[in-house]
Amino acid sequence: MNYIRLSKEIAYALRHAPWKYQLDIDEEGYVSIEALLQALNQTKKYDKELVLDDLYEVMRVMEKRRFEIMGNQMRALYGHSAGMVIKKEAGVPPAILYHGTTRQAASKIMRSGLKPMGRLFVHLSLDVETALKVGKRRDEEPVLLVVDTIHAMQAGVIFYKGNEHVWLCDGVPASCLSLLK
Ligand code: HQG
Repeated sequence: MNYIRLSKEIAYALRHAPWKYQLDIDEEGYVSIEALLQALNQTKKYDKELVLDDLYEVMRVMEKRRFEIMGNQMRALYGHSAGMVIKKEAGVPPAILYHGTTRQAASKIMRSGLKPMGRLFVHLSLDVETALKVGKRRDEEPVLLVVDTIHAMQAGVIFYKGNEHVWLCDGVPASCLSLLK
């Protein structure tokens, strides 16, 4: 079973296009596991019939905690597209978070602040190592930005926890950002 491929398809369905899978997504981002399995099985892309254990196996083998199962529902914890309607509970992040980005984007961000771009939220990393991995997806020599979350909260930014390594927010003003030395 190709769990990476399955993980990518679940991420696509839960983060970006639940309607393409006839999934009703609730305001916390949950869909019915039964409906999800049915939709995935209908694609006939997988060499066997997918069952609940396959969803748990995806979560077990993936390095990142992208999804959450609660009762008979499953959701993506972060990564949603702009335009999705997902409510998150506000939380208090550590005083410092990080954001890994490309050299090209970094200079724009230092002028105009962090924006969600194509996603519903800006994604921030708990530690330098995570931010480095995020940045390396698009630039072999990424730039790491330091986010002063206390200053940001004073400026009205609301933070939401994605998972143990990922925090979310609507945006970060440039005045709350600095380059990691
Ligand atoms: C940049 C992955 C110009 C921003 C990762 C980023 C993460 C700006 C890009 C998660 C900007 C958006 C999200 C501005 C932000 N001007 N560029 N004002 N503000 N940007 O992919 O944070 O593997 O939407 O720096 O690990 O890279 O999918 O966001 O480079 O956790 O689970 O615009 O996706 O997780 O890119 O990544 P993205 P991201 P998964």
